[in-house]
Amino acid sequence: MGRILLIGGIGAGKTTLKQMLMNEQVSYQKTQMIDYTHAFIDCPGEYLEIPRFYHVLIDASHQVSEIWALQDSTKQRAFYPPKFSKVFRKPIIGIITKVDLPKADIKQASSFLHYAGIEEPFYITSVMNGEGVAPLRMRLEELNESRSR
Ligand SMILES: Nc1nc2c(ncn2[C@@H]2O[C@H](COP(=O)(O)OP(=O)(O)OP(=O)(O)O)[C@@H](O)[C@H]2O)c(=O)[nH]1
Ligand SMILES: [Mg+2]
Repeated sequence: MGRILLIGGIGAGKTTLKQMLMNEQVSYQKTQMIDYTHAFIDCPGEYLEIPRFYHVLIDASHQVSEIWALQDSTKQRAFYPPKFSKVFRKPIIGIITKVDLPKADIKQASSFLHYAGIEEPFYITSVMNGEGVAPLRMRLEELNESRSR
């Protein structure tokens, strides 16, 4: 199954990234509940920020082939508990978002992803100027190809 689970705190940029990769119109809409499409499972950031919801993320991970963990580069805190990546039995990649903003701190965002047990390379992205989106698009296409085979 070539689906991807998007995880990250509230406002990390999960839905926006998904809209861009699916060539949908990019428009802000808070994710209120788990959202399934053929390529992605998109969750509200609350599922990461509130530990009693972790099980929803873990259950959803059983339905995907990989997990994309987003970290907002403008946030001074991460919501990932230490070694969170280890609770998943699927490959997990780290994506640093909003690097177009002046407040962006890529080093700190990287350290939050390391803390979560996620290994480099991290994808450094901005949906505003499109930076770093092409490699993710390629990754998505490769997963789609493996799904249709
Ligand atoms: N400047 C900038 N803003 C971004 C970027 N990515 C997302 N945003 C903005 O961040 C806000 C939140 O983005 P969402 O994609 O809704 O975040 P989310 O992770 O889906 O949030 P929840 O659904 O609440 O969990 C929106 O206003 C986006 O326009 C980026 O790369 N650069
Ligand atoms: Mg969302």
